[in-house]
Amino acid sequence: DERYNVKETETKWQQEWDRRDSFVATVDSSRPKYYVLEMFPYPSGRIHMGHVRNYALGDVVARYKRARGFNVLHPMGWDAFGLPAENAAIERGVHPAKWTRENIAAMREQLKSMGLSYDWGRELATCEPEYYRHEQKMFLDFLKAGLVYRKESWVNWDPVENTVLANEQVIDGRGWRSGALVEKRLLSQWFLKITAFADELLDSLKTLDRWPDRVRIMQENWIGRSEGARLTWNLKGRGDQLEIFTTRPDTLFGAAFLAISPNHPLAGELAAGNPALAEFIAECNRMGTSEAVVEAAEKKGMDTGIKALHPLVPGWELPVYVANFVLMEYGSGAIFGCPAHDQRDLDFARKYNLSVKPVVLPEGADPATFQIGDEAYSGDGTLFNSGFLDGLDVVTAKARANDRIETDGLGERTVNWRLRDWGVSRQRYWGCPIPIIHCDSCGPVPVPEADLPVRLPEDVSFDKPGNPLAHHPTWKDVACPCCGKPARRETDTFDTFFESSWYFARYCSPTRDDVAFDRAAADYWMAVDQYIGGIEHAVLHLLYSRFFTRALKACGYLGVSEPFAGLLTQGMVCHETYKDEAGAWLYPDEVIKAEAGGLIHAQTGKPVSLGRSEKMSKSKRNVVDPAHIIATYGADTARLFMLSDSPPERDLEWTEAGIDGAWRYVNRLWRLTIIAADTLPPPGSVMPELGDAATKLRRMTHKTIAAVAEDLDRFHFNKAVARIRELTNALGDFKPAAAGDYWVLRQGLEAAALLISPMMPHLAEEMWAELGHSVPVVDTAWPLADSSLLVEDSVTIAVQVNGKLRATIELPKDCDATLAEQTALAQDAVITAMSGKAPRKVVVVPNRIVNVVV
Ligand code: ANZ
Ligand code: ZN
Repeated sequence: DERYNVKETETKWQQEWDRRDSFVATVDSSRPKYYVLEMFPYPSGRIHMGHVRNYALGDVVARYKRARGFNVLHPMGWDAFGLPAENAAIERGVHPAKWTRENIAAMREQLKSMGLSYDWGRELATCEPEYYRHEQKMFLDFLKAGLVYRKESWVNWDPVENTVLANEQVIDGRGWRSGALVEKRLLSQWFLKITAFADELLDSLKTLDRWPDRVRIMQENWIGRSEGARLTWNLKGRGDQLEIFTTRPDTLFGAAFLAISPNHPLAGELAAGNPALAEFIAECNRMGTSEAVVEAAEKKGMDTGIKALHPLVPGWELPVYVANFVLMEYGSGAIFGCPAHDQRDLDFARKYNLSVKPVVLPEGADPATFQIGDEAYSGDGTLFNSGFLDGLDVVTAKARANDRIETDGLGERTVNWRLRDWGVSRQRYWGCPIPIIHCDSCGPVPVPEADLPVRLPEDVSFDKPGNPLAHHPTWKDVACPCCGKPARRETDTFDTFFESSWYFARYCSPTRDDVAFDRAAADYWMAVDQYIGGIEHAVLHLLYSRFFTRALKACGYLGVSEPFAGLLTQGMVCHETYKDEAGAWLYPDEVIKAEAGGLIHAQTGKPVSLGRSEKMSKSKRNVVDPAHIIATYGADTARLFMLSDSPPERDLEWTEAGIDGAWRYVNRLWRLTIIAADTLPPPGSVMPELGDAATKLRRMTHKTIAAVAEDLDRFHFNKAVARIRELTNALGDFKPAAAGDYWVLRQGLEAAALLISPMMPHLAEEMWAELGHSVPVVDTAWPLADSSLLVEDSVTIAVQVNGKLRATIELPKDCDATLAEQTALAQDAVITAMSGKAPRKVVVVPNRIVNVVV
C-alpha cells in the first residue's frame, strides 16, 4: 500500500515554484493587478499558529486571484524593531541586531516550509538602514509640511520598561507589555499631526466598504467627533475666567458644580498656596493619564473654594472643584457638572453632597414627582426647570442654548475630537533614530538629507537602565548643521508603529535606494486590495497607516489616500488549557487521556484538570508548535485545518482530531487520484456518451466549481473546503464502468485538484501531475463551470392538505400543473390526510407547492 510522501512532495513542488519564479511580481498594465498582504510578523524567533492561520488565509486569496488571471503582488517582510530584541540583549547579552537577524533567518525557513506564494525578492526588514533611511526622510518632509511638531507633554510612563507609552499601549491602566501600572510624566516629545486629518479619517471610513463594520466603528469611536460648545464662566472675586467644553448645553440649568483637571493651569496656580491641593494633584498624577485608568478610578475631587457665576442665571454661584476624572487633554480641561443627566457627575455629586436637579423630563414622567436615584438620566425628553428652554426637546434645546451662548458672547459652538496627535518619541535603542540634532544656539535642527541615514551605532551596552543611545560615549556628539558648534543628536527613536505605517507601499519597489517608492510602481500596485491580520490592530496600526498614507500623499510620495481597500480580520487560534494538581499550566503534549476517563499527566500519571479553551499563548502553555505539525503532517494538512473548521473571522479551535481529519483527507484525495490515474482517458480527450450516473457526477462537479468560486470570492473558505470534500466523497463512491464514466471521473479529479490548490497547493500539484499534466497548477487557469450544467433539472415540491405539510414530491422542473396535482394526490400520506373526502380545491404554485383543500 503506497503512502503519500509529504516531505518529499512538498519540498519538490516548493523547489519547482522557485525554479519557475512562479510568484515573482512585475508591473504589467495589460492585466488587472491584485495586491494581497498579510500583516508582517515581528521576528520573535518562531512562527506560531496565529501566523499560520494568517498566512494560510492570505495565500488562498493570492493563489486564487492568480489563477483567475490577476497580476498578483504577495510580499512578505519583517517588522523588525521593537522591545523584545532589547530585552534579549539585556537578559542574554546578545546584540539586538544579531538576535533579530537570526530570528528572521529561522522564521523565513519556517514560512518557506508552508509553501506560501510570496515574491521573496521583495522581502524587507525594517531594522535595516536601507529601509529606515526613507522614513527619516519622510519625517523631515512631514516636518517641512507642518505635520510634525515638538511639545512638552504629559506622557504615560512605564516604570518597568523605562519608556513612554502611547495611549493605545496602555491597557486598563497598565503597560501593554510589562503589565506595570502606568504613571504620568512631563517630557519633550515629537508629535505627528494625525489630528490634521481627523475629519478625513472619519469621513472616508464610509468609503471602506470592504472593511468589517466592527473595525470601522472602533476607528470612528477612536477618532471621536463631538459637537458641543465652549462656554466661559466668570469666577467670583477674580479677574480670570474658566472655559469649559460641553456637549449638553441644554442641561445648563441643572448644573451643580464646575470641575477642572488636576493638570489645569488654574489647579497648578492654586496648589502653590495650598499643600492639601498639591498633594491631591500629585495623587491624581500617580494614577496615569489614560482614559481607561480615569474611567475605572473612583471619582474624587477637592473644592478649590472658588465660586463660578452661572452665565445664564444672575446671582447663581457654583463651587469649582479639581476632579480626577477631568482630562487635561480633552476639550478645555474643565467641565460643568450636571448630576441628574451624567453618571460621573451624579457619582461625584452624591459623594460631595451637591444638588441633583433634573432638567430633562422623560416622556410620560410627572414633573412634580420625577426624581433621580442612583442612575443619571441621559435619554431624550422635554426640558423643564430650565427658564427659556422649558418645553423643548433635547435637540432643539441644545440648539437654542447654543444660540443664546453665541448671541450673549459667552462662548461658541465647537467640535472636539477624541483623537490625539501621535507622540512618536521613544527612549529606546532598537528603533529608527529620529534625524534631529539639538543645538544650544539653534534649537532642534533637522539632519541634512545628504547625511541620511542616521545609523544606529552597533557598539552599545545594555548594562544601565534607560536608553543605550543616551549612554553611548560618542555617537550623540556632532556639529550643529546650522552653526557648526558642538551639538547633540536626538537619542530618542521612533515608535515602531512608524515602520509599519508605510511598509505596504515599500513592497512596490523595495530595492530603490534613492527613493522610498518608485512612483510608477506605487501607482500601479497601491492600494492593497486585500489586507489580512488580527483585530487587535483595529485602531493602532490601521489608523496610523491611514494617516501616514495621507501625509505621504500630501508630500507627493503617493497618489492614494487609503492604503487598504479590503480588510479581513481573522479570529484567534484557541486551545483547551490544562493544569496540574499544583495549579501549574501544562503543555498539551504533557497531557494524555486516562484509561478510566479524565486526563492525566503523561509522565507522572497524576490527574490533570481541564480548563476552558483560550487563545493559544505561551503564558498558559496551551500552544501547539506549527513546526512540529508541519514536520509530521506537512504544510497542506496544517493549512487545510486552518481553513476548514471555521469562517476566517471567527476563532478556531485547535484539536488533534481536527488535524487528524485533515491529514486523512490529504491521503484520501491522493490515493483516489493515483488509483484512478492509470484507468483514465488522457487529458483533454473528447467527451464520450454519458450514462445517468456519469451525468449526475458531471453536474455535481460543475456545481462545485461554480460554488467554490463564489465561496472564495466571499472568503467563505470553510464552505469551499466542505464542498470540495463532498465532491471527493462522490468521486470516491463512484464506480466507473463505461468509457463515459472514466471521462467524468477525470473531470471530477481534475476539478478537485484545481479547486483545492489555493488551500493545499502541494497536493494539488502532485494530483495534477499524476493525472498526466505537464504544465503545473500554478500555470493553469482556474476551472470554469459550464452554466448549462448548473440548472436544476428536478425540483422538490411540498404538498399540503388544509395548510399542513403532508408530503414532498420530486418532479421535473417547470412541469405542468396537472402532473403536479396528480402526483400530489397519489401520495399515501396525502390520501390518508384527506380521509376519503374529495378535494374542494387544488392550488399549484409551480416548482414550489401543491395545496389541497378538502
Ligand atoms: C455638561 C454635561 C451634562 C455633559 C450632561 C454631559 C452630560 P464627549 O461626548 O466624549 O465629547 N467633558 C468635557 N471635557 C471633559 C474633560 N476634559 N474630561 C472629562 N470630561 C469632559 O463628552 C463631552 C462631555 O464630557 C461634556 O459634556 C462634559 O460634560 C464632559 F448631562 O457637559 B458635559
Ligand atoms: Zn547651531
